[in-house]
Amino acid sequence: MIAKYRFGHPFPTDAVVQELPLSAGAPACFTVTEEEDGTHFRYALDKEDCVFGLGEQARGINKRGWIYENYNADDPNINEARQSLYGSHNFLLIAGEKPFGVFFDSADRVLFDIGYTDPDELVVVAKNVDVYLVEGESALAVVHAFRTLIGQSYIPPKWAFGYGQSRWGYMDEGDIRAVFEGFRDNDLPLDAIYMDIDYMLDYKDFSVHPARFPDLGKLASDLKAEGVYLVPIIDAAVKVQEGYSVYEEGLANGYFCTDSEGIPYVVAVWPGESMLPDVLNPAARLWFGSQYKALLDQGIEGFWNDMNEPAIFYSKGRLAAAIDYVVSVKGQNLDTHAFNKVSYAINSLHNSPEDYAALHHNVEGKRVCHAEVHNLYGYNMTRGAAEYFAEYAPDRRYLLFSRASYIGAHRYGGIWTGDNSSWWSHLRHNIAQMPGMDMCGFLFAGADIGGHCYNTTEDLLLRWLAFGVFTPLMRNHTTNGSRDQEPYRFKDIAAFRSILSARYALLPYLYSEYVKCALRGEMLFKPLCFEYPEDRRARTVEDQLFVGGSLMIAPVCDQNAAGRYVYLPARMKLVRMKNGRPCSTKVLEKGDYYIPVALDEIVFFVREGTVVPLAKPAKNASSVDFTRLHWLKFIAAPTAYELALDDGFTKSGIEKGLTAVTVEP
Ligand code: MIG
Repeated sequence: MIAKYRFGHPFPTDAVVQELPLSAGAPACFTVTEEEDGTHFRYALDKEDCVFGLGEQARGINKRGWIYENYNADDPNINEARQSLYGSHNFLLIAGEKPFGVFFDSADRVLFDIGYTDPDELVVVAKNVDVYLVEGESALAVVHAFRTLIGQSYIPPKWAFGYGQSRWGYMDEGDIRAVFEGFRDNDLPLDAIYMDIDYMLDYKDFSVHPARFPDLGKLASDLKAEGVYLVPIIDAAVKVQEGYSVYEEGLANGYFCTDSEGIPYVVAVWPGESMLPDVLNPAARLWFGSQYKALLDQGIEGFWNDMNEPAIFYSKGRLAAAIDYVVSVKGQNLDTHAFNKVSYAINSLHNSPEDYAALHHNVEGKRVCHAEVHNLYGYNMTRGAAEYFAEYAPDRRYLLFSRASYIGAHRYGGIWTGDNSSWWSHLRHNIAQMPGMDMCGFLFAGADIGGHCYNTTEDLLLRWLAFGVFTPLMRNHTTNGSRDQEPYRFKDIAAFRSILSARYALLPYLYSEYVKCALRGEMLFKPLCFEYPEDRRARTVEDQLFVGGSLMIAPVCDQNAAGRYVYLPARMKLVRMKNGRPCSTKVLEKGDYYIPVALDEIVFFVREGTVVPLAKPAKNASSVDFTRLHWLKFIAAPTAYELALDDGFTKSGIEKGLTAVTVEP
């Protein structure tokens, strides 16, 4: 049962795919008041209630005890103080006596005070919002109903489930080929190499630097012959430069965001002065999407969309004013206060709310202020690309994921969680983010494994990869100038080989579970209490997850730890894997255990009554043989398992590929 209520005049977000009648009044469980900053929705929390959701947001799985503000933010300083990250996913699941979900569908900012001001009260503040109240018999049933409301999650090609290597700083074809050789020569599996902004000429979208990449098409096809795909980045902003066709076409057609008078608004990002494609205008959105053709035509089949909050280093107008101010105090003896004003004049240019307020979209001939629809920008950039791919090759699946997002974008692509850091706490945060993103439809998701900012360590990377083995997007990425982070740069390459092999051995399971969860609106990563709602202890576990129907994982997230304590909410079979092969199993009763885990081991737990298909490890996803399987079993009777045996790249093959097999005990 889903009821829909409307407050104010919401801008259409296309987050929801079901038409529902509007209910009168307000949802009964909330006290609703109109206040100056918006509509306030108050809910009295029981001491026992857990609050889940909010997608990729900060802090733990249970969101209770903090205040969040969903307003897409380009800011790499991710820490516990943060209230906004790159994506805005306004769905909450209140798991009390009777669980229910609530979705605040607004393109504008939404505040969630989840027991921060008053530990026993949830307060949501929104303007111009459709509120969907979602009922169900259990937490999983509520999520399922919500996911039916928002439509089917994106399914990438199978190769996108392989391991991807990335870094900001691969400068040219030589660097890319060296990465491929590093993996090949060290017998490490690989499916994708990512290209960051340096492949472009002057950071111009859809251009390729002619000296650094003299023949991108050949590079792409050489690598594809080895089973490795190139995945270039696309940034939101388009460089202002005469003679650059993307700029000229966009300008001629009125496809860029403007000021309130309709004059194109000049911002600056990597390419210097730039304009932002008006992706809320359907014609402009599809036009920008059609620009991907330049790279598709060269054999590129995957993209990551960046800087689409949108990130703005400065706007032309505000920079000029700031410089005027700085010049005006030239020669003066500045006290602290006066100096701070100088410093602020420059430092406040970045992602300024004033620019978001000045920017406008053209939606069906009406000028719409960006600040009020801010959270839809990255979503629609990604949607434009996906809509164009469907024209370019209607039945083909492409890899596509975005940094900024809003619910609805999950139908068009995946997300990565942006610029985390090489910290153990961010591995822990990555674990907590997965179920939140799943609830909101973003099944194809992952973090920068090893950490983006700062320098990683061998053990952090190994432990993070051991968790990343289970995340649909498994990409190692780091920032410009950080320590080398490719597995073959470290001492114990055999340990990396062992961990990466597990991904490929588990691929029949991980891919089959993904496809089923996407088609059926289910969660891939589940907090323990979603499966064991009566188990009060399970509600407090923040660092273990169920992955699909058969497995529980308990990643090690502390430096120098030789293992960890694990809570088993039921009898399970512990499995140790090395080099992609199970090397020991042991049945454990419900309870607490200290489980040693070596750096080169994958440890997981198989639920009673289930099976896990394992393949022979391979050098890439396309070479994994899904038909010759070894079954891990914890069953007493014949058990059915549905494998996804599709071709891995067509859309039409997905459902037909689902094949039930019966596994004997
Ligand atoms: O201003 O393209 O989150 O993954 O390496 C930074 C360079 C721009 C931010 C992305 C990151 C990427 C980086 N980008």
